[in-house]
Amino acid sequence: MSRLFPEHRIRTTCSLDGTWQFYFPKQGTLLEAKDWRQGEEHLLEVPGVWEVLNSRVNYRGQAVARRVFRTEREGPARLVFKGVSHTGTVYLDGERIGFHHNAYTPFSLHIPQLSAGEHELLVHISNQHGEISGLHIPNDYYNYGGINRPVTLELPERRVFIGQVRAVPRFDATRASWALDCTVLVENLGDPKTVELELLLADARVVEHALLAEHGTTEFRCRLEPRSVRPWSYRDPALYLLSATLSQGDKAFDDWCDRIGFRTVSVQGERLLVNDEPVFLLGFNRHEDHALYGCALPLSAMRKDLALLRDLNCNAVRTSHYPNDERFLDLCDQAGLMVWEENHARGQDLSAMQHPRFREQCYEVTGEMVREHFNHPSIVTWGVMNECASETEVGREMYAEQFAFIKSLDRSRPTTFASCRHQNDICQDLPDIAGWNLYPRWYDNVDPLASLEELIHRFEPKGMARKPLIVSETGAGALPGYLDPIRRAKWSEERQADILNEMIRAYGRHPRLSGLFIWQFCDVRVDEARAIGRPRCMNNKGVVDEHRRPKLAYPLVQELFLELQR
Ligand code: ADA
Repeated sequence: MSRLFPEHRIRTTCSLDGTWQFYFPKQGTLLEAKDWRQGEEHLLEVPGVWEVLNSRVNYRGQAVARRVFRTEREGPARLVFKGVSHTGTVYLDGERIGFHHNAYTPFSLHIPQLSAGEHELLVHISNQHGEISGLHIPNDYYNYGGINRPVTLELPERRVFIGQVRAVPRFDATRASWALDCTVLVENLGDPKTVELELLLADARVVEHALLAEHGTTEFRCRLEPRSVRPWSYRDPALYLLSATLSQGDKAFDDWCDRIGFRTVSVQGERLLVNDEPVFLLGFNRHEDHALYGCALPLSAMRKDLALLRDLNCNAVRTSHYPNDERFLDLCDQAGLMVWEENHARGQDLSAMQHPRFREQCYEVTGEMVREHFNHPSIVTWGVMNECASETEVGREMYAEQFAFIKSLDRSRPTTFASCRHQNDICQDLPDIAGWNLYPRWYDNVDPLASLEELIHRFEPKGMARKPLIVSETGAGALPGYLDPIRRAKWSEERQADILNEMIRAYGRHPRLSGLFIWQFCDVRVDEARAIGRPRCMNNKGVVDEHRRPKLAYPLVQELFLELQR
């Protein structure tokens, strides 16, 4: 299942997760989809990555994934891939039906008519760097290869089905009641027709009679006004099921469900407000990475991460540096963890931002993130382009474009980005929330408060004044098991604990701040090109290692975060 609850009760869905055949080139790194028979065969799990195979631990190249499935009845179909890492071309029964770039966002493909019987699905996958990708570059995390998130085949009953419902909760203070503004997208693959659309949430119901344009998407807007719902908050994360159903005559033929939380997010001067109350985001940056599974964590491992974040007394998590598996977002919705979700671009300097595909791919990933994750109450801010060239005019233009694009899709959440261009940033006026990555005592032996004061002094006059400010990263590395009783050695667990102690005390209650995210939750594999300064070829700044074994800093962070939450 690609979510933690059934998304459809009427529409037939079949999971295509499980064991797939993977074919790798016998020599070199190239293999055309049509030549899969000439490849070396391995069996691999989906979701999964090929780095789990002993022979492919360091493989950067192409592969063809193959799966044969059966359908019992003829009709329209939709294939939903939640993530292919990182570029995939999809073929059904020998015909190319789609292409997608970026490991961390979903895509779906409409098949107007799928016959009953057996079908062959081939996905030609590449995790190569270079011309193909402006986003997946050798980086301080690892670009794995495979089908890293769930795959589902949906079989709508008719050539008309619900594409999505996007819902924005609104609070009416005069009536002290909540409403839900819904935008429903209905896809029609055939002639114009009239359908009935019903939306339900708790005791609220609306019904619309809708004329669908031929061969296209029709958008409906309506408002649901439930009589009494509990707001969603990190202390009480109440969730409600929203369902949409399409009927003709008396026959319901398609449906769609999602979970909704009633909360508002706003910015008022220097404060970030959730349900009109100031919040301080306290948590970790988390990469989707695990020693056993690469970036394709099974649900059980995600649950464990979530449980550890709760145990560490976090109220927030930053999905550094890409949109997360929706099951993890579902867990955050359930647990009341507030999420800074960000698009996928990390550390691109000016020349990397000028990669011929960067701009277009950045638009794609931002659009997919906002559209697909729109309804998650846990997401309280959209971030873009961590540590990109915000000191340049080209960078400024792209940050401005990205924020404008997000606002065109979602005005209900503030925007942000994490900068490291300390002296020279020229973008602090652009986001709603300012974010800074600060590593005092680790990269530079400077005082944490002095670093922050300097930023405030420098950037308040340059657009950062009167907006919330978050320390989006701070941290220190520790090699698991490397101990130094006199607590001085860099890379020792003691030194990491001491640095984190100082950072949390400096930033955790700072009156100018609205949040603090420790870098980082777990140790992660990095690209070999980044291995200098990264012992074990890992970014070792986790408070748990890549197997989730705690380091010495763990109980300390736990205790300090608990004090701050009181
Ligand atoms: C940056 C970056 C992270 C990570 C971190 C570090 O701020 O955003 O991805 O690389 O530094 O460990 O140095």
